[in-house]
This record gives sequence, structure tokens and C-alpha cells, in this order.
Amino acid sequence: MKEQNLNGIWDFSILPDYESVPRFDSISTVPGCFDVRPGEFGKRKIGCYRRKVNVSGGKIMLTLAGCGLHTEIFWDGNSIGKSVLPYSKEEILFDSGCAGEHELVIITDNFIPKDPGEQFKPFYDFYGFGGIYSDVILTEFAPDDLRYIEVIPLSYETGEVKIKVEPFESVPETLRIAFDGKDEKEIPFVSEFNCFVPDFKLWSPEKPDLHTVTINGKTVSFGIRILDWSTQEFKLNGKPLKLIGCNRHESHPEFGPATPENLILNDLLLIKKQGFNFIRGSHYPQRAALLDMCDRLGLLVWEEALGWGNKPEELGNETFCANQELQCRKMVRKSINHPCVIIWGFLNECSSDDESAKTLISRLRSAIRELDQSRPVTFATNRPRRDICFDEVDLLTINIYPGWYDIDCKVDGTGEIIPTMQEFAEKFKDIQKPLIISEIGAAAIYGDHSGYRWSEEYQTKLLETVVNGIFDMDRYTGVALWLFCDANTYIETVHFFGRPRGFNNKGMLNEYRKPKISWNRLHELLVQRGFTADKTTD
Ligand code: ADA
Repeated sequence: MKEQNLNGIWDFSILPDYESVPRFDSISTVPGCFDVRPGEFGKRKIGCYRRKVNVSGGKIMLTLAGCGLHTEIFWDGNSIGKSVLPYSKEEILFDSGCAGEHELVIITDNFIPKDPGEQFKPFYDFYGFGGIYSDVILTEFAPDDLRYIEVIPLSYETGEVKIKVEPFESVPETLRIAFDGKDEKEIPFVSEFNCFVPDFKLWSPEKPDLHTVTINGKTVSFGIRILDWSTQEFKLNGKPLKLIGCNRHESHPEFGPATPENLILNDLLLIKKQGFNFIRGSHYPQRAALLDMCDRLGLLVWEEALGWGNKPEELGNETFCANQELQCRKMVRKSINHPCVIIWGFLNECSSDDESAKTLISRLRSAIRELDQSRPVTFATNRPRRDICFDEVDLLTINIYPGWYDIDCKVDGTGEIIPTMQEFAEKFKDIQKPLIISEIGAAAIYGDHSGYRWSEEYQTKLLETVVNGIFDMDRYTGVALWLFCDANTYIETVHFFGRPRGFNNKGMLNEYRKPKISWNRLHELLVQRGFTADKTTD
């Protein structure tokens, strides 16, 4: 098997519409977003990327690890595939023809049509960027090479795992298996088997030890850790976990979601140093690089399919539903080996007080369950008082904004936080499912020190109260504060209270990762509470 990473500098054109013809008279990086180029922000256009590729011919696979809103791929001028699932990993198996040089063109737009079947909506509270968000990889293979290896840990006491393999085309006669590069064993081909990892070590946030398995020359890494969400506690390897962390958008004003890997790493190091152990990857499938890094750093991740505030007209639309299901299936297949991923999610803040949501939530949960029984499945609700879908999922995950969106509180609403948290602790006291606040927060304009709402001081007071509440109320298994850093959204927004500067300003850091007061104050609070177990970073 031969892999070519096609990232780099490609020929490029930006077009206003599909009638125009690309001249490829400019250049772009891949990955890269075209609407962060000078003068392009805020415009809805089409990006055309072109490069030459040398292959040995025959069937090959093109992997797009994540693209913009609608994408089509052409090989020597012929369409070989399309994607309408932004942020999802797409794999296209196609006949590349004869050996030699070929032309690869990727055309992707950032149009946001109002069609109910579309996955990205004009009302989402994060910016719909256009471009190639992540790696482009070409794989040449022998027909019996393995295309996919899945490792599911079964026991943290014995190190037993379940392994599944999938060849590209034809079934090989044997499997040559080596854990951690040692003691290769050969067995007749089976697509699924259980075995024990020799000299196994456990993966945990405190000690994130990983293993590798190499089968017929293909290597994947995995961690041995077992999750248990069958009570009100969330356990990892038998030990109850308190999840304390933040939501994070893959976003930067200069890169959009095509963030460089060292920026992702710096964000994760900041999160780790802060003392957080948990990230909710809001609101779409996460980059492989982020998950690789979280595996290594011991950060726990909630990964979810793209969705935001979807309403009955979408939840009842079969194109929308089928693409939601496809997104979930692709997400699980992409990330299943990552020990850091501890929760699968979808449909953030959909109309979960409506029957249409119940049908789709149950369909998505079943699709995920069919592929993976080792992690809990959930959706974040913003209507916990009237939600009718809690029975369909494994966790109670609620987005609440006491002290911010409640219209009654004029100047200081922080007094509403503890009573609201108590209300939900009481409401869910008899349900044997972990209770997590999946969003809570307040906006603060970086540099506003007025002490009123929108100031850094108000945000600090609100978040401190929340974190103290989480430590003091046993019913809460965790919290993902909203939000790691300010992130691009729309200035012409319909969202409550507007979005000054065109940003969601609820970050504890600004969009350039400069800390607001809350960031440092929360770190002190976590230290006081004895929660910072950061031993893996300096
Ligand atoms: C919601 C939503 C977030 C963000 C947040 C806010 O809960 O899930 O994406 O929009 O509200 O800032 O209001």
C-alpha cells in the first residue's frame, strides 16, 4: 500500500457561480479556506483547486478528511465523487486509468441554500466557511491489502480486544498480526476475532498509554479503556470520572476550520494546562489530528455530527435524516479506535420536544449502536424542561444559560445559576443516567472591564459559580463550559442578544487565544478544588 499526502500548494480559482469557468491563475494551500483570503470574508463563492498527481494506475482511493459545504471531485475532467456532508471524512474508490500523470480537481462551495435537506443551515451559530478543511490523501493498494482495522477494548482487567478488518477488494489468505511491532503471529483470514493484547497497559486521562496493532502491514493505534454509563456516574476503567472542560469550535479568524495542526496542539495544551479533562467538539466531526493529540494527551472528547437547532421541517425531511445517519456512520468509522472519544453526539439543540426529533434521534442512536456499543450516545438539549427524547439516549446532556439568556435578569443574573442547577439535579434525581451540562456560559467582550453583562468580570463570576456548583452537586457528572475561545459566526444574526463583532463572544479566550479574566481565575479555582492532574505537559 502506498499513500501520497497531497497537501501543499495547488493551482486555484475562485468563482462567483457554477456558470463561470476556472482559469486556475492563482494558488491556494491545501488544506485552506478560500473565504479567509484577503477580501473574500463574508462572500459566498466557489473554490476550485487543481494539481497534478502521479499514480501507478488501476483502482485507487482518494480520501478527503473534511471539506466545505458542497464538494465535487474530478479526475482527468471526469467527476469521481461528490460530498454534501461538511466536515465529514469521504473516501472515494475509483479507477485511475493508466500509470503516469493525472489531473485532480476539487470544486467546493460555501453556498447555504434554504432547502430542508441541506446539512448546513443559514441560521447555525457558527460561520459556514468554504474550502478544503483537512488532508487530501491518495492510497494505492494491492486488492488484498487491508482498508480498515477496528479495535474495540473489551476488558480493562484482561486486555482483551475485539478486532475487525476489511480488505479493499479480495480477501487475503492470512492475517499477520503484531502488537506494538513485536512477535508477529499468522492466522487464517477472519474478518472479526477477539484476542488479548500482550503486556497491556491501560489508557486513562492521567496516564494515556497507547498500543498499536499491525495487521498485514497496516498499523492503527488504540487504547485500552472501558466506559460505564449504566448508573448516574460515568466510569472509566471502573473509576468514576468528573468531566470538567469546555466546548471548542475548530475555528480561527485567519484559517476558518482549516486550522494548522500546531494551532490545534496549542489549543489542546492550553486546555490541558488549564486543568480541564474534557472537550465537547461542537458541533461537527473532529479532525483526525485533534483526536490523535487528545489520545496522546489524555483529553476526553465528545464528538458529534453536524447539526444545530434543527426544526421539525428538517427532522421530518428524509434527505436531511438520511444524510444525518450517513454523517454519524462515517464519524464512528473514522474515530472508533480513538480512546479519547468517550461520547457520540448529534443534533445539537434540535426540536427535541417534537415527535419528529424522537424518530430521528432514535434512528441515529440505532445506527451508531449498530457500529459501536462501547460508548454512550446523546444529543445536547436546550429544552430540558419539556424534552421528550431523553429515553432515546444514554446520557442527560443539557444546554442551559441561567444568568445570561433569561430575560428577567437585567444587570446581574448570576443568582439564578445555583437554583437552576439544583432544579435539574432534582428533576433528574431518579434517572439512572449521568447528568452533564453540555453548555453554559456568558459572553464577554475582550477588554470590557465594566463589570456589567458582556464584561470579563461578569463572565468570570458566572463561570466560577457554575464550576463551584458542579463540584458541590454530586448529581452532576460534568460540564462543558461554553466556550473555549471566541469563534466566527454571523453579525447579521437572528440569535438572541446578537453577535457583536460577528463572533460568538462567550470564549474564555478571545479568537486569538488571549485569555480573558475568567480563564486564569478558573484555573485557580480548579487548583483550589484539587482538580488539576496535568502531569503530561509542562
Ligand atoms: C447554543 C448553541 C451554541 C451557541 C450558544 C450561544 O446553546 O448550542 O452553538 O449558539 O447557544 O452562544 O448562544
